[in-house]
Amino acid sequence: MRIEVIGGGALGLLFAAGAASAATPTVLYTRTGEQAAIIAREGIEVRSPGEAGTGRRIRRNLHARPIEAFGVSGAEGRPTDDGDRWIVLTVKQKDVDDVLIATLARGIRPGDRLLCLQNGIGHIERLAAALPQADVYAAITTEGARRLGPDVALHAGQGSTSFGLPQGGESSTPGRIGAEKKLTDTFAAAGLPLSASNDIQTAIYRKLLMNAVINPLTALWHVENGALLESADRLAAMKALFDETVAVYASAGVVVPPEWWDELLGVCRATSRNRSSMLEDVSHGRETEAKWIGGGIAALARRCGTAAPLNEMLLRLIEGIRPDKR
Ligand code: KPL
Repeated sequence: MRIEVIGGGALGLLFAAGAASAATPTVLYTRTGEQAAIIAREGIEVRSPGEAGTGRRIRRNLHARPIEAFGVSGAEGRPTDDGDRWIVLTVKQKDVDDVLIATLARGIRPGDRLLCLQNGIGHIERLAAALPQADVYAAITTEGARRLGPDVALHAGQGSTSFGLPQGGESSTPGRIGAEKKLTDTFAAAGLPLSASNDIQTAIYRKLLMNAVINPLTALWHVENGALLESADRLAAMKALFDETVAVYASAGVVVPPEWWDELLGVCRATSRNRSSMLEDVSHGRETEAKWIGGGIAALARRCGTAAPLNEMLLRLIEGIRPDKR
């Protein structure tokens, strides 16, 4: 088996270093040739958190190439004996664009398996349609990572990742179970637990609901996740957004267990000192994932003949504070 990771952000560095540490042939594709050259020379350093730099630092050597080289076999690109190839797509949802999909389509081989680590909804369907010869897996991860440099990632929070085919296990391709096991064994050896799921859709909708409530409110109010629990007004706004999203899910046939509200509050408590990814994006003037989170819920509502006015409004407010808004 070989693993090819696409994306040189925090998760890309973490997963590529993890695969390489398990002695699996690994290639990392990055957006820029400069980053690929640094990693090809220096490897990737993964740091664990510790007081004033006392955390562990581990450097891993692996092949790194710019994304245009994806699918072009180099010396390290030869298939291994069993020919299995997992492509781990770690770029943000907003970067799963036509150019990236065309690059993937050029390099993909029949039987390849693509593991997609994006937030939001809509991208899996686009990828599956463009890459019919591959199995396209959705993945939900709670690993916390921050990029500290082109070749350095901080593994800030130990989490886990579940993955599965959106249509469940039915559309089995030959060797699917064995390939999934090799993938989970590889990453388990690297301290990145993965588990295969036959109901990844539920995990996707659960995560989407958490992100739809926490991310835009923390980004608009400029607060850490825990601060959402600090006043009755903030809790009321969360509940209204939660209820609207649950109603959209119901019209799409997605059943939300009542405990998801308590789980949402639990996520705020467990990540109370975190700045949500949307707050980070807004603070750095970057494009956010709002289009695929609140926008994804609004689009789902339209497809089901209903509306999601709160999600729509928050999407407009978030997009309105983007300094680079075109
Ligand atoms: O996933 C997250 C994000 O920030 O995108 C949460 C769960 C809200 C943690 O910050």
